[in-house]
This record gives sequence, structure tokens and C-alpha cells, in this order.
Amino acid sequence: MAIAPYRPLGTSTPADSILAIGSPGEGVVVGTENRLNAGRVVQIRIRPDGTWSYLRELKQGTADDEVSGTSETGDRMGETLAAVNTAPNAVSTIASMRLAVGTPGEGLGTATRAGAVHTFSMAGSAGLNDRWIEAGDGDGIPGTPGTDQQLGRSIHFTATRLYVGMPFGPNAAGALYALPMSNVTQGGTVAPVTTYKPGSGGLPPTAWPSDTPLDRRSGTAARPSGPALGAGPDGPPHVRRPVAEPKPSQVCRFPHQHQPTFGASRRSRPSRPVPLLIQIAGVRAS
Ligand SMILES: [Ca+2]
Repeated sequence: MAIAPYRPLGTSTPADSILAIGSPGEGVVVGTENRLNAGRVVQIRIRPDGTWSYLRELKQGTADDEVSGTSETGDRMGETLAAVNTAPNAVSTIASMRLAVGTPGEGLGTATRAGAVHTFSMAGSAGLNDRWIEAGDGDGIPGTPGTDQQLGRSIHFTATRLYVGMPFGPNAAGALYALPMSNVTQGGTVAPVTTYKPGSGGLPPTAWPSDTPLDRRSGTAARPSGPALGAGPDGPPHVRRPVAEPKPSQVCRFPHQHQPTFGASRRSRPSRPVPLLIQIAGVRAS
């Protein structure tokens, strides 16, 4: 699911919300065939009093309807969603209410599960605002669609960019692409894309040892504890980092704990307890 605040015309605050609900396991009937796990997305509007109303359904359907693509078995459209209101204090518009829909099971050519991303507006019809993004199609994701790349498995919106993670190739340790909003808006121009990948831009050379086998289907087996760059479930992905050490103020101490007296020999006499008031004052000041 993904939700964004919504301010209708004639109101002074973004008190409403629009919620997108993905159901990637949904079968979609095309002709007489029920295509399992084709997936779809439903959008609803929620009002401050808790009531809600249906807005629209997004599904690939057939090749000649208003949404790009065709519902096929295993597309899993809606497996990931990202939503943003880029101007929450203004009356919401088609341009400000953005929604991205991941379809990581999308097959492209001979590449199964290559993946794709749709972008829509949460405040307008699907057909007028749908932009299809796949590797190498000119929107800023480089390369060509590859088997099990699963583009769309990790997406995140900010007010200015759509972040698209590609944890399963073609870069062995994953990569993250920040696409400017114009790149993901129907009719928008293609602006330069920022690429984050191990070994460039100050990132360490690898997100995990390069000789570690990776299960490209599940993305979990045979992998050490750190995720691939681009593998975060909902937000901008991350690289492995060392476990943070606690700050002194975060270390729990009990009143009965003793500390050695200054200048005293630890072997010749026992330590004396630190007065409780001093301990409390130290915690409050830290
Ligand atoms: Ca499809």
C-alpha cells in the first residue's frame, strides 16, 4: 500500500488522503483466460470522518486499453507502490499527486521477470498519466531488460525524484537510479539520472563480497547479512554499515554498580558506589 495527503479544490488543508492498494496476486481475465498473479491496484479516497470512496482500478488488461502493457501470468503488478504529494499545502493537482507501481514479474521479449514500473497520477485517469519505464527504453534506466532483474521490486518517491533500485543486475552488487520527476511524468522530458552503485560516488567498492553467490530468484539465499544496493523494501536502499556502538548515555547502569575511587589501588581496597543523585544528573545531562 501507499498513501499520500490530498487537498481537494475549495479546501484549505490536505485533510483527505488517497490510498493505493496493490494486489499482485490478483488474477486478471483476458478474453477467456484467467491470468494468475497478473496483479492490479485499486485507489480509494479517505476523508477525515473515516468514510471512503472508490476512485479507480489500475491494471494492464489488454493491449488496447488505457493502461500500458497487457496483463500476463506472473506480472505481479502492484507488488510495490510509491506515492507522494509534491505540494501538500496547495490544492492537489494531477501533477502533484504521483504514484509509481512496480511490476517486477513483467516479461520483456525473451527476458522473464525483467520487470517494469508504471507511473500514474493519483488525481487523474490512468490513461492520460501512465508512463511505462523499463531498462533501456529512454527514461533513464540504462542497459537492456534481463532475465530476473525484477525492475520495480524496490521503488521510492520523494518530492523531486523516483528512486528505482535494481538489486539483481545487471550490476553484480546492485544499483540505484534517481529519476527526476519529468522522466516519470507522461510527456515529460528526460533529464540526467543520478546513479548510485558500489565503487562510485563515495560508496564502497562492493556491497558484499563479490564471490558470494546470490540467489537471483528470491534475493535471499546464500547472501550475507547485508542487502544488495537497491534491495530496500520500500525506501531508498542502503549499503551494509557497521553496527553502531552505544553512546555512553545509552549504556544502562544500575545504582549498585561501583566505580573505582580516583587514585586508589584497585587491588588494595574496594571501590565505593557513585551516589545515585550524581548518576541521575549524568543521565539527564547527556
Ligand atoms: Ca504484462
